[in-house]
Amino acid sequence: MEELRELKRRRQAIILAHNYQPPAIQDLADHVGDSLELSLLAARADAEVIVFCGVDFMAEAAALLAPDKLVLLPDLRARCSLADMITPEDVRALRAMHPRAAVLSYINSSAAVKAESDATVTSSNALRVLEALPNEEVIFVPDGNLGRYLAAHSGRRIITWDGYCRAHHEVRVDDVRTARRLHPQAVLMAHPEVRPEVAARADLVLGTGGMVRAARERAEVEFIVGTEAGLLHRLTEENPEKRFYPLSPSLWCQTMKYTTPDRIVACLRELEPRAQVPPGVAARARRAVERMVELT
Ligand code: CIZ
Repeated sequence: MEELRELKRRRQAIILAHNYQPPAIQDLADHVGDSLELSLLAARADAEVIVFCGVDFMAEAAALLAPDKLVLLPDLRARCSLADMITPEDVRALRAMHPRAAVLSYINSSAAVKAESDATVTSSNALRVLEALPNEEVIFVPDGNLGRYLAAHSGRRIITWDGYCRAHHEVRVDDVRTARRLHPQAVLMAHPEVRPEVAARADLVLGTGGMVRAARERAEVEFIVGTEAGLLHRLTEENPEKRFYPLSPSLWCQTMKYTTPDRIVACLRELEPRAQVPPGVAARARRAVERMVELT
């Protein structure tokens, strides 16, 4: 910790940790949040170096919004398998098939896929961005479950892609039944990346930022948490008088757990690995992210 503090000071660095990071990383970070909150913080921060503790697409998004800063991703194995389920060529092919449709890409996508999109969305603003678009037909990539959730709640014709987050997609209706039986008083919050039949049985369908607010603001004291296990640490720390239970043991993302304090120290010492987006891609991807910010 001493070395970390000294390196942070010398490099004028801040450490940002996603809500799904391990407890030790959340505890040493300057800020904990969802990918958009952290990218906006990166853009505004009075710092030269941003250590982004999360997965690759998150560090890329921060690099897009903070082009004047050096963004480091402590471990290059931290890749999002959902983001890897679609390529820019796939998006171009979808656009050719549906020329009147707008293309919305989930924040869980590569910068190259964002560059092919009209706007990006996060789990917390997807419906608002969708409703602000004039198009009747919208291509939504890459998360099929979130796409189906948007189709059910927006009245738009949504063309979905069959990508999925392994952790959220593994949750089954049986997990809901078991959790309800064990914790009958608890509010069940599910992430929109879960299967539609699971989302339909939740009390609230929210991204991690929404879950943090719901836990803080609602009067209930027990919550079943239907998203990646890392969020339970933040919820418990911020609401010590309340109780939080995981919806399913499958809600675990291994690549989110590659960050360690040692890796953070090493990346601050070496200023590597860096999140870099090729300039030809960066301008178009940044436009898609900025469009989301404008629309919401
Ligand atoms: O936008 C994010 O950070 C992700 C991937 C999930 C969420 O709900 O916060």
